[in-house]
Amino acid sequence: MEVGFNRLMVAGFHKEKTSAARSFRQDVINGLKSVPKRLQSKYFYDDAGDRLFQDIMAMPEYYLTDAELEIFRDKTALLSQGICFEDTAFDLIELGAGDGVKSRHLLQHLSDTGADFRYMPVDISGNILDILRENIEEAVPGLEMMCLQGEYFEMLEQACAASGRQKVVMILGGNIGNMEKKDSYEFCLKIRQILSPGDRVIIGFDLKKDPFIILGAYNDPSGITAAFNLNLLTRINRELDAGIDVAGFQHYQTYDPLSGACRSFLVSTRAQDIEIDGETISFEKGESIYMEISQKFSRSDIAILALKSGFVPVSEVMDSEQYFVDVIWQVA
Ligand code: AVJ
Repeated sequence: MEVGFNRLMVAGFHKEKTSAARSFRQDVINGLKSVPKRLQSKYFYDDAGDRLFQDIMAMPEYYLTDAELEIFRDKTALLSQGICFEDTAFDLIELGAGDGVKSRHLLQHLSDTGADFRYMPVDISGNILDILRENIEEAVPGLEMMCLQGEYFEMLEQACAASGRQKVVMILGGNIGNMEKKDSYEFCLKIRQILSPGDRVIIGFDLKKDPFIILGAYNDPSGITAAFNLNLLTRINRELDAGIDVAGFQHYQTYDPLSGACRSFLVSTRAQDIEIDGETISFEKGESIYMEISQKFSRSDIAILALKSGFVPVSEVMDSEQYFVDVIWQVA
């Protein structure tokens, strides 16, 4: 079952390229026709979106990346202890791997301590996977890896089919926060069902904290987060031949400490109609498009999530500010 390792990228596999374009069109039109209007944040990551997200991670206000990098850089041994199965070979599958800057430290440590493992990064962006492959090949020469481009579950199933070993599924960066709470429960449940008893997960959660710190991370005065959101309208214009006046929308961010939901919106600054592929969508002045959730969790929210989705907590590692936690759970 070694097929595909260290070969070219397994790109969304043999699906025709147009099928991704068709789902994009359908999702955009359905989202903008629903009440309230919404778009899916997984579509943020075209080439310009990848670059803007890199800019976000470099902003002083965006503490998430620094906090989790500290965990991966300074507490690598703790993470590694949590996932090593006494000398058993395993596969490390990372969902939403991005540029691999954080994971690199763990991969290096595992490799240095002689763990028998392979790395299977999954990302929606083929562009970022090229960057990741370069970063990882340089940092951990000789590591067996298989890059999978596509959606989490489709690629997780492919990864599991190609694995036949014990598995560790890693979801970092607070990517799980991009789901509504009920969806993150279903997500964990589904992962647990795909995995086998004894397999593990490492999940990064952004913790509830001072609401001003959270809001500030998504409401930067430099306007990078606004540009990141607005870029999806530009993408729709380009890929769906739409004529949206991007300047007619404004970014608006909220954080609700009660629910832990941090949400972004694009608000229409005037009444306007937009044309997308033969469909007309009307906006009232002040009407919004709901763009993204970045859910924040308390430690007890996380414990309940593990319990409800059939995992047993193994360990947890936090940064020094206690802004962020990476938990390790095992399939019960
Ligand atoms: C990539 C989902 C972790 O929600 O914090 C950053 C995306 N959006 N700023 C997050 C994002 C706006 C980010 N995640």
